Amino acid sequence: MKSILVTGGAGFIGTNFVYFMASKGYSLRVLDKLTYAGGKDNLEPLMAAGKVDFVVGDICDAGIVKKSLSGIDAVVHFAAESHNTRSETDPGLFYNTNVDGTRVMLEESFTAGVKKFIHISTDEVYGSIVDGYFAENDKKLGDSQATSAYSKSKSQADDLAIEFGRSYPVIVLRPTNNFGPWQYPEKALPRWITNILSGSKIPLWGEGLQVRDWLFAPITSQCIEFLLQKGEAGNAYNVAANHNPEITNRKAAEWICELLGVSSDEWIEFIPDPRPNHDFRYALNVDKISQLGFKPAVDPFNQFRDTVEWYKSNTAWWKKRKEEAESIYKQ
Ligand code: NAD
Ligand code: TDX
Repeated sequence: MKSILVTGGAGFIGTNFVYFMASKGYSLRVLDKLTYAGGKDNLEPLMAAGKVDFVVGDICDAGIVKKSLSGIDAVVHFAAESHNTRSETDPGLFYNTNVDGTRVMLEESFTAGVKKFIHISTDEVYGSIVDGYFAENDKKLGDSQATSAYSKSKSQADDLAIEFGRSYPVIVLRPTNNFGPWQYPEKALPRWITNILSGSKIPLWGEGLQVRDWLFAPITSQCIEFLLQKGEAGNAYNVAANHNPEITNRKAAEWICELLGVSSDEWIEFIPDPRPNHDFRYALNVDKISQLGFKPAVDPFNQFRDTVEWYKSNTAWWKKRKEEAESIYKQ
């Protein structure tokens, strides 16, 4: 399992994963369409060192996918349209990339004889849960538990991957909200950090009482490598940090203020919730992956600190993305 094709490797989690796997000596090829969310600049140092082969292309294009699969042992499939807010205005793009693109990736991978395929799904396929935790078998066939075009399209893609997993070596991973370096500043944590760094307040939606289970992206990378080695084909696995106490959006915003040395009373502003059917709480049962031997290092405040430090040290990276990211909230 040495030669890996990473779809969406120029996006947020993909970039973290490519750096992690390059440090372990894997042979890596990235297939990425370079949408607004993809940055070839992320991977420039690895490409210059000859550690990554980069193919610009669309996962919906069977011809380019077929070529990209030449000499590949395993596929890690991140490529997707990933933002709930954008899916409110352009749902068709989400179904096209996330469902049809996943179908093309699965079909071409097994025609090419790939030995393992890790499909990156999401906690959002289960929907929101007030109390308790969703286990892997709680996902029903179809997209009725999901609430946005993003999560519905990811739910349909997850079903396809599970279906292929009855005949081929597919593993489905359902991670909770990731955060860390290289996250596009449309998403909550990088938006809030870069707002403060540019003199704007944190816009907290509603009362900020929603709960997200923040998982540090470098930990997700470790988890995927673990599954490439030890994951059982045909299975879905949850991965989460399971914070105790849980972290409300308000707490996350207060931590960011604290880490940036500003007063949360002055720098957080509560605004009417703009998101239709805003999921209140995501929470996953991780017994299955724990029993297999994967236990994430959970240290959220320090992982938030590392993330804040990364944005402070990489101003040029986020400044060129900030205006486009903010434009989606002005419509
Ligand atoms: P991202 O939006 O940062 O990156 C997506 C990448 O996919 C970009 O590089 C983009 O250019 C590429 N891409 C988009 N459409 C493509 C296409 N048609 N062909 C080829 N490449 C294409 O996303 P992310 O946050 O890194 O998420 C990666 C995966 O993890 C997604 O499948 C997402 O659903 C899942 N996920 C994300 C989170 C999270 O909190 N970010 C949590 C759970 C699961
Ligand atoms: O400015 C904001 N203010 C705010 O209160 C933004 C951008 C968000 N929020 C809230 C909404 C959510 O409760 O913060 C929470 C996190 O929002 P997002 O970053 O948009 O993420 P979310 O919708 O939870 O989805 C994320 O996790 C699951 C990823 O974007 C998905 O790709 C992943 O599947």
